[in-house]
Amino acid sequence: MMPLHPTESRALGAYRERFGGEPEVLASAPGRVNLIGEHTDYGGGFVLPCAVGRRVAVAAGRGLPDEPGVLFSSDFGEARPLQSEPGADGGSSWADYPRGVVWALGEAGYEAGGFRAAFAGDVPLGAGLSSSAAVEAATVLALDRLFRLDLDRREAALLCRRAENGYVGVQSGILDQFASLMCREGEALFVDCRTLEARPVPLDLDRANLSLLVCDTNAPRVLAETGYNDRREVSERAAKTLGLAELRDASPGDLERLGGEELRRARHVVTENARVLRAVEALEGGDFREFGGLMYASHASMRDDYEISTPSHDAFVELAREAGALGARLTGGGFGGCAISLVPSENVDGLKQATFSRFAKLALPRPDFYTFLPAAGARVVPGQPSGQAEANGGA
Ligand code: GAF
Repeated sequence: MMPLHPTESRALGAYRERFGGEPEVLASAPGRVNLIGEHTDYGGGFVLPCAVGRRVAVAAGRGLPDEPGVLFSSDFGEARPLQSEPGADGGSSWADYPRGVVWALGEAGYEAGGFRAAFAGDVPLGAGLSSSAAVEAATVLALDRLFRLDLDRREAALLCRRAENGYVGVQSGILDQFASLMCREGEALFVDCRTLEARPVPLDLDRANLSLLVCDTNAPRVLAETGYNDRREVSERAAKTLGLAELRDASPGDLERLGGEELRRARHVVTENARVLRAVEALEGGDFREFGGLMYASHASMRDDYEISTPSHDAFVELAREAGALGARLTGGGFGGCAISLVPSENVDGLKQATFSRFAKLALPRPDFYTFLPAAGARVVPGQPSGQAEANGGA
C-alpha cells in the first residue's frame, strides 16, 4: 500500500473508531497557493496555482440501508447530520461543504445515496489556502467512487464550485477547486478559466535552490467576503461598460474608456492576465528571475489598483525584497490571509526572523510560516476496498 498522508491516516482511524469497520473509500485533496493570476478567474482569465502539501482527507462508506447520513470531523471532534439546510448548525459550518457537494450532485442529476464519512485535515483554516475547496474536492472524489458516478476531474471541479456558489453562498470562481483536483506534484497548473483548458508548467524549485515560503499574516479577514463580492461586482460592471461579456476580452487600449474605480479594477485584471501569460513563458524557459519580477508587479497591482492588500502583506513583500527574494505577492482573495515569496533557500530563515521582528515593531499580528513544494492534487487512495485508483488523472 502506498504511504498515507498524515490526514489520510487520521481520517481512516477516525472512521474505524466512530463507525466501526473499514471505510469503502479513502480520498484526499490539497490546499493551494496561487502563484500569479489573482481575481482573474471569474472574468474568464488566467491563473497559475500549485497544490501544497497540506490536505483534507475523508474516509467514507455507505452505512446501513436507511441509516441517516453522518459527517464526522476528527479536527472539531463533532458529528453533523448529512441532511440539513445550509447554516442549520448555527452560522457557517465545515459540514456545509460536503453537504453542498451532495446538493450540487443532486442538482446536476447525479444520485448519491446516504453515507457516513470521517474527515481530517491540516490545511490552515481561513488563511486563504483553500481549505474549503479541499473539503469539497475530497468529498466529490469519495462520492464519485462510492456511487460510481464516473465524473471527470473538470466536471468534479465545476460541481464543487456549484456547491460553493449555490449552497455555501460564496461567489468564488473556479481557481481553488480546479487547483485542488488537477494539480500535480512538482508542477504548477496554467488554467484558462474560460475554456477550462489546463496544462502543467514545470516548477522544479529544488533544482533552482529556491523555496516557496508562505507567510500567513494572521491579519484578521474582516472584509474578506464583502470585499471579494464587491471587487467581483465592480469588475463585472467594468466589462459591461466596455460592452464585453468578460474582462478577459479587454485590451489595454480599452482601459481609456473607463474611469475611477472601474478603471482601477479593470487595469489590475487586464495587466494581471498579461502577467500570467508571461509568467508561464518564464517558467517554461526556466527564468525564475523574470517570474519573480512579475510576482512583485502583481502585488503592486493588487495593492494599488485592486486594493485588496493589507499592511501585513505589504510589509512582508518589502521584507522579502530586502532579503533577496526573486518575487513576493499576496495570494488568494486578499483582505488578509497569506503572502508568498520565492526565496533562495539559504535566505529563508533570515526572512522569517526579519518578518517576526518588523511585524512586532509595527504592532502587526505575529505571522506563521510554511515552506511548500508543489504537491500532488486530489486522489483516491489505492488499496481501499472500492478504491482501485490512482493519484490525479482519472477520478
Ligand atoms: C478566492 C476565490 F475563491 C477564487 O475563485 C479566486 O477568485 C481568488 O480568491 C482570487 O484570485 O480564492
